[in-house]
Amino acid sequence: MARKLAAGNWKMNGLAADLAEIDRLGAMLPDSGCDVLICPPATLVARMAERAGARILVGGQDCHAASSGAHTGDISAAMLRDAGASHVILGHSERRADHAETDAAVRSKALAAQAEGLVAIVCVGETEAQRDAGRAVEVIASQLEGALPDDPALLVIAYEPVWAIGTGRTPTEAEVAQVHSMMRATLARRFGAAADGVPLLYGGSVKPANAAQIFAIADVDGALVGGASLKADEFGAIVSAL
Ligand code: G2H
Repeated sequence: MARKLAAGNWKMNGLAADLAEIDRLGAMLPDSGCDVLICPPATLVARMAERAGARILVGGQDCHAASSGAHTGDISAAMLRDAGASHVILGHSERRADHAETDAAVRSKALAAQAEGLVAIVCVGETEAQRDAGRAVEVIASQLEGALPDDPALLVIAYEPVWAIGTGRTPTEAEVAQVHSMMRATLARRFGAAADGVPLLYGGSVKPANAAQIFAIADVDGALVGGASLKADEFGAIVSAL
């Protein structure tokens, strides 16, 4: 696993015809430099993994904490791995809001993912009200405390301020640097030297126009990109900036 990672989160977007974007993205990527990951909806994971080639990794957007059983509509980490996924996004703020996912639930899912050999991308981030109240760092530290799984070798953290997601707004460079520095220190206390290898992503309205500025911030190792990951030319430009 490279420390630098450009990850695309297609959210609930994408039909079979959109897999052509992967062909276009593959054709424009440099051979090395960073890991490139696309997390399509579950319906496309297997087809994307078959089509993506070695340069593009494929991931899921959620998994259940159990390995199998009576959980209608859910998918397990083993199913994602079987479909060709290497990563899974967990605890995205949209999952936390839409499905009442707690930090404890996110940790259970991350443990299940890592037990199947998947890289768990654990998402954290404060709401606008929490930032306005001066509680951003405290909230994110608490989320990490509750959600971190046990294996730093199969771990990515994504800092996504809820108020920056899909809004076109981004935190200042100083605000991102403060959070990422705290996250690195928290990981070091938990995992020791192994924390150095954990990629720390920023997510929330990352675009080609602001990617280089964000990637220049200390302790930012890449991005989790939503809207701008849907089109190969935009996501390719973000990868090039990393
Ligand atoms: C944050 C991000 C991707 P967007 O959710 O996870 O989405 O880049 O559209 O703000």
